[in-house]
Order: sequence, then C-alpha cells, then structure tokens
Amino acid sequence: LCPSGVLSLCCRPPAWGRATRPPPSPLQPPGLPLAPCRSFSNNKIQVELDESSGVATMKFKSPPVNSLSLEFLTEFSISLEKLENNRACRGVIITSAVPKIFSSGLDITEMCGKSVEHYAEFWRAVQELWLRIYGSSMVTVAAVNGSSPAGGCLVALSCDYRIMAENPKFSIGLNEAQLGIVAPFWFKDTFVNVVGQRIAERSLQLGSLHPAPEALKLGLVDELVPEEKLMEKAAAVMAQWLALPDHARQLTKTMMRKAVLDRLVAHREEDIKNFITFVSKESIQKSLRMYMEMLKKRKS
Ligand code: CO8
Repeated sequence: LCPSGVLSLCCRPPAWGRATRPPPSPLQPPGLPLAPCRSFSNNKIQVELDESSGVATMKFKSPPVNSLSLEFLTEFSISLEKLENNRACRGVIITSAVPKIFSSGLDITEMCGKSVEHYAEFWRAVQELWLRIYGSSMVTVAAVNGSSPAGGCLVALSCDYRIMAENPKFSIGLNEAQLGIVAPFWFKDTFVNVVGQRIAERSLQLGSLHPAPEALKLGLVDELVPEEKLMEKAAAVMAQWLALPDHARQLTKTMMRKAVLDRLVAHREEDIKNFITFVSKESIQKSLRMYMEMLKKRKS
C-alpha cells in the first residue's frame, strides 16, 4: 500500500506546481473572497480549504483530549489523502479545536486488553498516518495550541514547521518511557531529525515532557507566540513557505526525509509484529493499565 502523499515512494507523478490558479477577476467585487472556501468534516476532524491561498486548516475536534483512536487515525489519514489529491491545496495547518490540548497521543485504550488482530489494525493505522504526514508533498505547519505528548508530539514533529502557544502549562515530548513503553524506531528517527541525537537520547530515555519555553530552547518547536496570535502566525509562515516553487521545495523535502520513510516501508510488517509482541506482554499491559489509573486518580 502506498500513501499518495509519500513523495519518494509513490507511484503517481509528483504534484509539482499543484496549484496554478487564475489571476483574480477584475469583476470580482472588493471584499469578497477570491475563491470559495471548501470544508469537509467527519466525526473527529474538521477541514477547511481556502482555495484562494491553497491553504487548508485541519482542526482536531475529539474531546476531551483528541486521543488518536483507530477511528481518529483513519479519519486523519483520509482527510490528508483528500487534500493531497486536491491540486488546489498546497499546504495544511494542523491544529486543535479542543481547548488546552493539541493531542494526547495514541489512545491508550486501543492498546489495552484487545485482540492481536485489533493491535495489528491499530498499528497499521498509526504507521499509515505517519507515512502520510512525514511524506506529504504539501507544506505542513503544526499550530500547537495545547499539550502534545507522545503520538501528539509525533504529529507535530512530522510537520515542516512547529509553532506553539507560549503557555508554560502546555508541554510536548515523547514521554513513552514514562508509560513503561518504548517509542518505535521511526518515532525516534523523526525526533532525532528535528532536535539532534544528544537531545533526543536524553529526552527519550527520561520520557520528558517539555514545557513550551523549554521545547523552544531544544528546537523541538520552531517558535512560540501568544495563543491568540497562533493561527495568524501559522498563516504567515505558510505564506513564506508557499512563496517558493513547489517542485524545488518538494524535492528538497524528499531528499531530507526519504531514508527515514524508506526504513519504515521496508520493515512495516516486522514493525507491526514487534508492536503486537511488545504490547501483548502482561508486564506492558500492566504498565498501561496503571498509567490509565494514574490519569484517573490525578483527576479526582
Ligand atoms: N488515551 C486514552 N485516554 C486518554 C489519553 C490517552 N492518550 N489521555 C487522556 N485520556 C483520558 C483520561 O484517562 C481521562 O479519561 P476519563 O475522563 O474517563 O477519566 C480523559 O481522557 C481526560 O484526561 P485528563 O483528565 O487527564 O485531562 P487533562 O486536560 O487534565 O490532561 C493530558 C490532558 C495532559 C493530555 C493528560 O490527559 C495526559 O497526560 N494524558 C496522557 C498522555 C499520554 O501519556 N499519552 C501517551 C500515549 S502513548 C503514545 O502516544 C505512543 C505510543 C507508542 C507505542 C509504543 C509501542 C508500545
């Protein structure tokens, strides 16, 4: 299976110059949008595409914490595929409609007490999503407007640029070790490619969640802005990236990301087997149950 966005791996021709638009009509009344805004929405994700700018905004809307359940992952991949296949779309801003939370990462209940078949389906969906975002030919900007642990952090790391709300209560990181589980090699590769070996090594071993100001210092996010300015800033960054010719930017992105993408594609089935073996262990199930209980206790 080949996700349509994976530049280097894909069978379809590259989407160079995907958004060639006619100039604005002189008959266009001032103040009206130059092109229609198209939106589509499913249970967990809402997408709005502004065809005049070629920029889509994708909002997670799965309260309470936007956890990446199988349903969420599937909707996310389908939404990305739709945008990827729409030549009017050149970039996507990914953000959350849930206050204070970007995404709480993989839905832990999907990894607890389920069948081997379910684990396989779930993990394939996690892989699929990552291949789509990391290999997207579109410009991807994460507007991180809340906490973003583990899988939530991976989504942000897989984008081309990360802007975070400058709220020290919001944290981001790959905290798998805190749950007694291990981030897979492609989570690690993505992290290393953003922050470098030393920071990734320490942060992964400690399962650190970095408050926004620290995340900026480490290079885990590219900039912090006041929350109310986040979308405006994301649009400005997007415009800067879209000012370049698509083909040059896309080929450069492929050059930077191909090896890491290829590695998962080559080992996909093995990675699924490893996940099933790991997550099915009673010791891991116990760790995950204890972690869920800790979350509930902390709440009360
Ligand atoms: N999955 C499922 N349920 C979750 C998750 C999650 N990731 N996160 C939170 N919830 C649930 C809580 O249990 C709680 O449920 P309930 O209302 O039934 O008690 C509800 O969501 C609300 O949670 P909180 O009350 O904690 O909400 P807060 O706003 O106070 O805090 C946080 C939000 C900061 C997101 C907090 O919930 C949190 O820290 N969650 C845990 C995040 C986390 O550690 N995620 C890691 C997931 S693992 C992953 O993504 C990668 C795994 C890689 C696989 C490795 C191979 C095995």
